[in-house]
Amino acid sequence: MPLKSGYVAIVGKPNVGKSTILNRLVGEDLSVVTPKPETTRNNILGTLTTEGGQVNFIDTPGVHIPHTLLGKHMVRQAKEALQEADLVLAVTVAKRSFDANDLALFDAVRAAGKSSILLINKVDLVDKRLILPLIEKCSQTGIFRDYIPISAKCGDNMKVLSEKIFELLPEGPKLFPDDYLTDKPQRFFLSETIRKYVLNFTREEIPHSVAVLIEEMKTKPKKITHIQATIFVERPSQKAIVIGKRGQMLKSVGEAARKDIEKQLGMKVFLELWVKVYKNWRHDPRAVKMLGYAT
Ligand SMILES: Nc1nc2c(ncn2[C@@H]2O[C@H](COP(=O)(O)OP(=O)(O)OP(=O)(O)O)[C@@H](O)[C@H]2O)c(=O)[nH]1
Ligand SMILES: [Mg+2]
Repeated sequence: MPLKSGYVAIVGKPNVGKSTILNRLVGEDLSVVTPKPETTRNNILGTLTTEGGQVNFIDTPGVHIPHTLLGKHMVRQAKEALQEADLVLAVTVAKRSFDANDLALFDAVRAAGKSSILLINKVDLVDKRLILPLIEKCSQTGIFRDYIPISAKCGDNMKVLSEKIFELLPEGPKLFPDDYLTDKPQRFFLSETIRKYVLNFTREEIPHSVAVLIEEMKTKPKKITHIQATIFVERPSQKAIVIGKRGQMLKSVGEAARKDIEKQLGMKVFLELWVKVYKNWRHDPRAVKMLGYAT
């Protein structure tokens, strides 16, 4: 059998489960998953190598109407992934009928003109009888090669999806070595881990206004890694929330992030977190660039 290989973009609106799907397909917790919309801000490559070939999945930020430079970067990332892809996984969630968001997604996928599969995610949350009419409605559009109801959270139909992906991928040589996993450096995953816990512990506007920068990382061989990171927020009131009463919020975030990072690095970690206000950083080209959100 000839090898299959290519890029597979995972696109859709915020919060539909794109990052959960990437992590399931690759078998690693690469991309941060939270209940909050607009969690993913950068395209994240996750490479899966098997006997049959190599799939280079690209998790993308949720497509939304951007109001900030950060938002524009996010939407641009998703568009770029759509352009680069050999195969597109368009993600929506199971519900009674498609809405305006779904129709916008269908239009974007149609315009990209790529081989595409529609994934109807979160089927664990609905009555299974809703799904067939949805698929029938969608098949009339003629945009997709296939329609697969899945639950990325529970694992339903994920094997069927993997097989379909290999079936539709073009033939070609592997693009990366067999043990290649992602294009992002370690510091990216460390800052994402810290951001994940800020998102998990805070509410309302805070998650959207937070960015994390790893300022310094020093490892004493086989002993301990010292990481110093800054959590940026946009307003003094947000800083007060992230620090919390008597520093309790920052302490909780720090403890949870440190434990997670210790698992990732396989060694003890000393995590030093600072919270700084960078006024309206999401609208500031210099800040957006410094925080890794400029393309
Ligand atoms: N019940 C259920 N929840 C799911 C499923 N897949 C994902 N979720 C949940 O949906 C929420 C969003 O998941 P993500 O994977 O972060 O979604 P996303 O599309 O990457 O979101 P953005 O990065 O914000 O665009 C999380 O709370 C997930 O646990 C599923 O199959 N079933
Ligand atoms: Mg995501």
